[in-house]
Amino acid sequence: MKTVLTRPVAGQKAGTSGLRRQTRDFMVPGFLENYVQSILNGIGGAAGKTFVIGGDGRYFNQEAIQTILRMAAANGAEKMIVGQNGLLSTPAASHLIRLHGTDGGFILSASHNPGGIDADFGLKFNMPNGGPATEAVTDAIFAQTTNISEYYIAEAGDIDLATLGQTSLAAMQISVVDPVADYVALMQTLFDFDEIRVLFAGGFRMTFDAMHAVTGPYAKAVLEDMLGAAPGTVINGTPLPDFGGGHPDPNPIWAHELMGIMTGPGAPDFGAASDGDGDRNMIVGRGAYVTPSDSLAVIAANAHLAPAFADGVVGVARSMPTSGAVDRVAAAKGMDCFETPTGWKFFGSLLDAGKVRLCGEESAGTGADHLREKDGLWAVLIWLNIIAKTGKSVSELMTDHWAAYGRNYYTRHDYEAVESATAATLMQELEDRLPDLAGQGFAGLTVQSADVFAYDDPVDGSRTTGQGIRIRFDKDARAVLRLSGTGTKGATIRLYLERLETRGDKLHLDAQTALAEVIAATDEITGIAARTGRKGPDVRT
Ligand code: G16
Repeated sequence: MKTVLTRPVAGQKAGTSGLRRQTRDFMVPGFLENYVQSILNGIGGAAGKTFVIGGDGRYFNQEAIQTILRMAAANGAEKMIVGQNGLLSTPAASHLIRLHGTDGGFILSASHNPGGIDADFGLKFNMPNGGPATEAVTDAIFAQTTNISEYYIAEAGDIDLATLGQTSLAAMQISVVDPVADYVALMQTLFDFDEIRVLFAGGFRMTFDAMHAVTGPYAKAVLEDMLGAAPGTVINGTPLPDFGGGHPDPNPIWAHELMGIMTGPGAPDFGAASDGDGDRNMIVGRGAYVTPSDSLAVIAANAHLAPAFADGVVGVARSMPTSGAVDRVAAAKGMDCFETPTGWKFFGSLLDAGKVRLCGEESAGTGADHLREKDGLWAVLIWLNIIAKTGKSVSELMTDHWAAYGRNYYTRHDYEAVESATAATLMQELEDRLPDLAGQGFAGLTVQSADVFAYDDPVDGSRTTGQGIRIRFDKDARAVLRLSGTGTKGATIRLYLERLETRGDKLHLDAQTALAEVIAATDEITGIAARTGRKGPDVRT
């Protein structure tokens, strides 16, 4: 074992989902090591512990895993469970952590951010419950990064990650496991695979875009091999270190290949995509894109059709910027409904306490109590289960849903790579003006209330403040502003715009048109385009 003395590094603060930086930063000698040692110190050491480790296959994935294995051994870990070839989707890693009752896990991914030596890399630590590190743990890890002075690393060669089975590194056991098998077995317990098989056997066609990221092997195993979807259903199914040069973010902008298929001639019945590490999802019918907020609401309304929810859904949760569509389902069906800060970790205590069974976020994350991360393929399977049971198309499901519950028109406008100081000043100045906004009129709307969201966890009593600015207007409209916690360049300002529509003849408008008033009012209040020097948002979803 080698002890390496290191100069204290500038503190590295993890964002909404672990630490994300440019790949070359992670490759600077000592950077990864300092951060990993900070994690191990921050969780109270590794001695005698077992961890899961795997990543989304992006550039530097295997090298980083080899380093972490050597460091875990030098820090006295007892066992590491590694996905074959270093691959594990985030949901599969979460499941393995829970299945084996381990002390947590390391997931190497920058999620939906591009991969490659000139792109992004990331590392997150997940807790023994399978969920992202809590605020208390990320704070402890951050504290370590500010004063770390040495790290421990075993002097050993690389481990063969291609061969399944048991091996060891110094005194530490290593188990190289099939990354797909346990996850697929779990899915079979949740959904009616027989009904979905009948659906595909009847000629139902779908396209799943794995975006050259980690979900390819999972989607092929489940959709093509087990459920009988036609060969070729999964496109871009081989994980590549640079995701084929693409941006593995499942939204209509980045998944444009799939959108082209779904709106083109001969479009299949159903389309879906997943992101770099397989926790995000996009759902699209023939010519019918489903927003993540609507997807959560439709799932909540129809969950009882899947065996996993045959006993009902006691409660649901959504992040604050996610639309209120699911709230309306919860109110109608007598489910509890919780509004949490952005970040899957905030769902963890609610799920652990059995207060909710379904959760979702506007950022393309949907999931349930079967594990403690959002789960892209799970979302696809529950949609397939609902379609198989109802016999309805995606657009019929949406039309019926809006007729029953109203439609929460929704859009997110992103201003990307804004200079950090400009973004911080804009947010602070707006925050300072919030008390004066109530009662004022902007572009035909009147502000009813404006505040900064704070959350009191109903289970552990912890309070989280500063979670985004909320502006509530009349006419059931709302705007939310927050700074992204997952970007790797400058700051990204997110603007979330929403309005409820219940008039039957107004349920099928284009979202940007339906939201024109809210967009104009918010621009008038914030002056965001002018202040960031843009003509408009960089991305509208
Ligand atoms: C991560 C978290 C999500 C969260 C999202 C927000 O997603 O896991 O729970 O909703 O960040 O992103 P931002 O702060 O940029 O709005 P992922 O898929 O990147 O891990």
